[in-house]
Amino acid sequence: MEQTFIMIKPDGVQRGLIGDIICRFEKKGFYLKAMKFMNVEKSFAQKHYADLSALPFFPKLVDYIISGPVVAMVWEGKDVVLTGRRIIGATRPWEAAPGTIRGDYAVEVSRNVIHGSDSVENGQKEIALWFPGGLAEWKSNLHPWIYE
Ligand code: DAT
Ligand code: MG
Repeated sequence: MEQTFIMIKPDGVQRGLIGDIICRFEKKGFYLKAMKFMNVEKSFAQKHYADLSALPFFPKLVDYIISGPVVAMVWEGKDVVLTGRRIIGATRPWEAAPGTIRGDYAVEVSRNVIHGSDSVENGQKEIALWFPGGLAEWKSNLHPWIYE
């Protein structure tokens, strides 16, 4: 089963969206494998977004991510990387469909509430960066009611 790294950004935390966001992933049928509530150091945020370091908005992006606590999570399930991105919605909230997290809750690209890994490979990299101590081992008793 696939895993993805999901982070509720500082605006999502401040706006009280933690429960709603977790609910969407949980009810879908994905399994929470790790979670922590934390402030991020600047150098750590720069590492997380290293691929974007050449872009003009990079310094602002890093300042935003360190502006308050975030919720870092790992979710597991079938096709969870792509499906997670669909639950989240398009990067630019005005392009995100209603019913997605960004479509429902965000207006600005620079305040788009949540991060989700964009590929299985990047997901594994991000999980290793955020959760070097490993993940919880468990399987829901409802597993056969969700997965064939
Ligand atoms: P995503 O978060 O959908 O994977 P991304 O990896 O391209 O999007 O960019 C990371 C974050 O950077 C994105 O969630 C919000 C911010 N961002 C992207 N484009 C931006 C822009 N043009 N101006 C300001 N912030 C931007
Ligand atoms: Mg991205």
